[in-house]
Amino acid sequence: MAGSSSGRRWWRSPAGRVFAGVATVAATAAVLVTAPGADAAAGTLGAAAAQSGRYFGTAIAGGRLGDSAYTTIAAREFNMVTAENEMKIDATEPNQNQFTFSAGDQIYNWAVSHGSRVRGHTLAWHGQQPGWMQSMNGSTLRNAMINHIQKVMAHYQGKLAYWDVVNEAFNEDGSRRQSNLQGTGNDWIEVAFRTARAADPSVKLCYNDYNIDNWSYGKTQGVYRMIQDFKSRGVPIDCVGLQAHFTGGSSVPGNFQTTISSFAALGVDVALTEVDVTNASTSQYTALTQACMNVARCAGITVWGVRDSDSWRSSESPLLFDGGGNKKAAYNSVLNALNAGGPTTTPTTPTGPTTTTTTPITTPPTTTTTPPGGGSCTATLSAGQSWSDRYNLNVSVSGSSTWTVTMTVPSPARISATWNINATWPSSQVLIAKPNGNGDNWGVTIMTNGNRNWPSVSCSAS
Ligand code: 9MR
Repeated sequence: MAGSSSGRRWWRSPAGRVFAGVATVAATAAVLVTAPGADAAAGTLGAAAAQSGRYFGTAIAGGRLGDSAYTTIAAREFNMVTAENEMKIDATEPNQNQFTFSAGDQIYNWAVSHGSRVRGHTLAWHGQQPGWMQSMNGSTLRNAMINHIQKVMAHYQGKLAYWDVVNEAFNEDGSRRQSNLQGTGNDWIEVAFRTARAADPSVKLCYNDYNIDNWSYGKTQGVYRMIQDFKSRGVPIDCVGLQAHFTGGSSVPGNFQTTISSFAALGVDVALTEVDVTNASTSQYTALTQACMNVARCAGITVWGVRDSDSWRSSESPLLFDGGGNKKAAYNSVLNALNAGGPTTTPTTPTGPTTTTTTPITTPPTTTTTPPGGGSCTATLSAGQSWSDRYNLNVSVSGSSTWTVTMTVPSPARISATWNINATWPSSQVLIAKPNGNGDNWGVTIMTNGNRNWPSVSCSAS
């Protein structure tokens, strides 16, 4: 066990203890690490991608969640979900400053209940703006954009792995696309990202676009220069999404991996966010998957729909399952490429606790005072599901019903999602959780980034 620091002790070993703050903290069970063996070929896309710490996702359409053939495939194969339309501006703010999250929440809830993480899509875009926003300009629009980002991100605070903060803001030649948002001033994109970071420091912030796959293309270079500029000036940006729609006449360029590695070299994660390929060419699906696998910071791949019949371009049959839900040849191409791994991936070596610990022993800090009203609370942790790159912790709070739990994960781990709490974020490593009116059992997903040591937790009551 590590020593105390500032009155706070950290989980460092199976026998370690956590105690901090003003009330009792109990921790039971440790994170069970299940790293697949190097030779084990996984049988689903999500599991195959997870072997190298990546994810494999799909767009989900809320209207199809009642179709059991659809949900069966989606739940089995994918571990990242993007709402195809339900978190867009017209869906979440149909009237100015009136927010509706029912459709987005339905997809979020479906995803997390099936062990999937969620990508938010999208906060600032010239497309799918509600009518009231389409007719706005100038400072009124700028303020409306900021308000939209703040309110939507507050709703999903602590729940999402990524947000596409800005979508499709460039022309094919690498200049900025003219739009009402661009008309508010060239700094609108960085304002969107700064607003987003302040609204939820727990989520990775992405720029997302199409036709930025070919390294020598003007649009690719324009986006690259923007991210390079943001990085040099400290504008917060964590990731770039290459939509990778290889449909409608485009195909995987020969320099695709160069594009991915060049973006990654700027210090951002790269993801393929909306993949589809005309007639699901096996060679192109193999090539794009291998390109991602070959770049350490290519975090994952999302296909833009489950079955061909679910695709926005269904006439091109561009997905991995046919309309009857059968795996296509391209499915096997992708699965094999994921299972083959890439030269830059390294096997996960579990470093964290692998056994069970029980009762906390430590005495409360001598500075502890009983809060007014005399309440106290106990937060009990138990291990949830574990993957090669992340794990879930379940938290159960007893005692006072007006608890506040503070959880600190050891850097570079970060909390990437929570459920069933009101969360605030002093930083991406620190979570302050309060009841959301729906009971005292809640949870977190923690991205290890190589560190599987336990978080520290404290519970205080008022
Ligand atoms: O797949 C989406 C389709 O259902 C919508 O009608 C369309 C409207 O803009 O948006 C589609 O998704 C787009 C995504 O949000 C951004 N990149 C391009 C995608 C395909 O058009």
